[in-house]
Amino acid sequence: MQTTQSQQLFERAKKTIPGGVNSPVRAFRAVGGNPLFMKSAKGAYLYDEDGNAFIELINSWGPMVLGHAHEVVEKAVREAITGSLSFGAPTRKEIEIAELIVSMVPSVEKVRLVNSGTEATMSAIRLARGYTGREKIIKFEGCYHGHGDSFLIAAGSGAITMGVPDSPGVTKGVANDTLTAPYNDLEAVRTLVEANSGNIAAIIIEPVAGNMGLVLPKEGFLAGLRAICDKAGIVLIFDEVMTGFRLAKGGVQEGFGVLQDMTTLGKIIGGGMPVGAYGGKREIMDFVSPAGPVYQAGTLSGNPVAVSAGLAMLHYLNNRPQTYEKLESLGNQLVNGLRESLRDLGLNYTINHIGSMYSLFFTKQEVIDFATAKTSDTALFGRYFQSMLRREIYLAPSQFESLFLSTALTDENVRTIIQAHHESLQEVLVKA
Ligand code: KE4
Repeated sequence: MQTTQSQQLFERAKKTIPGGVNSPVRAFRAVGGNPLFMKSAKGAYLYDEDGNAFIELINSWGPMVLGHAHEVVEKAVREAITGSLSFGAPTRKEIEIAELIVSMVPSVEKVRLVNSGTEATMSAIRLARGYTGREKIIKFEGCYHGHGDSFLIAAGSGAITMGVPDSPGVTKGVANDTLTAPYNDLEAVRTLVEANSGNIAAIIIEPVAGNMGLVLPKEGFLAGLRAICDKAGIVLIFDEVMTGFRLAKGGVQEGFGVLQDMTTLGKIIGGGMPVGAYGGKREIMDFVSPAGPVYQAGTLSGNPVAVSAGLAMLHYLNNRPQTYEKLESLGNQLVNGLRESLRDLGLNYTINHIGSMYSLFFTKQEVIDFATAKTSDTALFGRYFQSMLRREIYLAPSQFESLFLSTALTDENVRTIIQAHHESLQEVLVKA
């Protein structure tokens, strides 16, 4: 596979951009080799600067759930840009998307738009602290809630990939206010709550975790957190930046039957444009400025072009619930094929899967939290990643990321991925 253009662009990029990328996990540090520079995308395919075409399972880390360059979203953006790109004043469309989110997400009565998932989670934590008058938060090891200081403690995603789950630059003061527990460990949460009685503002969790690779909540785990929060007056925040509008119209809460106090959203909500949001109970959200004392602001929050893309995406998903059946079916078809291939080769690596998200862990252990995810052989993952890339299948360049399917995948694409997977396993394992 020819990658000359990408190699030249990467050398050039490193001269003016730290690490040559605008987000660390894109740099291929965890899998070796140089990142590929993408030129365009359509449907299930990415096209790089050297003219290679890849069937891809990142979908911009979640947003492109309908595949790339979907006509409904692109049309909305084309129409929006003719009326100026930004006003910095309230617009009708911001009301429309807020009403749509409230109608789609059961736990959200009011919502504030921001420009990224990080802004959403940072704001949600500040609001929970302002609303409760308490200072500490609990997060879970391996969960990633964006790069806000409070969250870069035992953080997942690129932080694990780059080996800095506790980043330099986060002060001791901030770190002391962030308590961590292992995912799926209710007893550890109870111990933290008892030891910090009356001083925990919020528990924030990825209700289905995608940033240590995909890890699912055990039976009763989310309900247990709900009970702990109810008893201790703690705000329960589901960070659905990744899962929101992907696993179900109403997010994880719809499927697991646990209602959180606040929800953070991103990715799909912008249809590929920069939009984040945090929302929840009216009594909490009315603490946000200018309705209340908790300050949060943003020049481009509610941007008319980004909101137009998000509105088109959410209306499409809201009006076509069969989209989720298709995502579910594609996910089952692909993962069943991957598992069958592992069995045929006598390999018992772990695959965690839900709906249109999955992760193949190069470990034989059940992966239920950060510690078990880290038993994976990341070097082997890197060889598998490169082998799949040579077969023109583009995966997330880290063991500690979930993969995402889009409705643009065809049955033929799924068969091609399974075949490439089988050949790659043979290449990196059976012959090793
Ligand atoms: P952004 O600030 O990247 O829009 O969202 C942060 C965020 C918050 N919460 C969850 C559950 C998330 O998954 C994310 C961002 N996800 C990563 C992918 N694991 C973004 C990819 C990247 O960092 O380049």
